[in-house]
Amino acid sequence: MPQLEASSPAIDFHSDVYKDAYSRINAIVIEGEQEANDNYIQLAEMLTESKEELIRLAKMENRHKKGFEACGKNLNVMPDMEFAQKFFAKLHQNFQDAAKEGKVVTCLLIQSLIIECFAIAAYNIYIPVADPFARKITEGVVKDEYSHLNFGEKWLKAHFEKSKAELEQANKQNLPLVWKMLNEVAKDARTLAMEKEALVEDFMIAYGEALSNIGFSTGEIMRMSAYGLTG
Ligand code: Y39
Ligand code: FE
Ligand code: FE
Ligand code: FE
Repeated sequence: MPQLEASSPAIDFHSDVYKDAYSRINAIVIEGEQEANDNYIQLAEMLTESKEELIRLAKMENRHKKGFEACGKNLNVMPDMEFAQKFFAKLHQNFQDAAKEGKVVTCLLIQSLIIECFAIAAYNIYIPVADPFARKITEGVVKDEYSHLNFGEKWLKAHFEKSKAELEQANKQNLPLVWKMLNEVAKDARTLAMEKEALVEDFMIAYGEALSNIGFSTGEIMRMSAYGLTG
């Protein structure tokens, strides 16, 4: 039966409409966690001084994936993994291209800043409207995502001056993709009671804070975090 919450309207987690949207959003999250696992393993090879820590982060991503797979099963939903792979294809390609060129700064911006902030925004917006099983899982996961973001912030802060130009370039290349991705899932997210405007706002807050922690000025943050944002 749908759970009635004091803070949110009744959501029927078992309706066909909900489950159809969930088959795509759940798949995106599962695919995202899988790719995050792969990305941290690749980063561990590039940043050998942080190898152990990065392998630990990769393992956390793998646990997240299992958790979200359980959320789909709990609702009797089959995740649409083909949709999810297409959803991430461009960002995935950009990470692979950067890794091949040894561009560790670009790889960190894509995974540890952009994707982690996307996850933090999505999970924080999802928690209050999730079914009770998924809520518990997501609450545990989102804490980990802050620690992944923190890894990227710390490294980039320590190497800020020589990373700055590459960060700005990588931001230009990849941030517009995030806005496109958000638009692609806005309708399904709304079916899950997650509003696009709230997702954009939470992403901007997390990403802007990250850029500030790394060492960017307020003006630079304004320009960078809205880059490619339209509609
Ligand atoms: O670091 C991580 O664990 C990130 C892979 C996970 C990204 C999940 C992306 C969520 C987007 C969901 C969009 C819902 C509207
Ligand atoms: Fe029920
Ligand atoms: Fe994760
Ligand atoms: Fe993560």
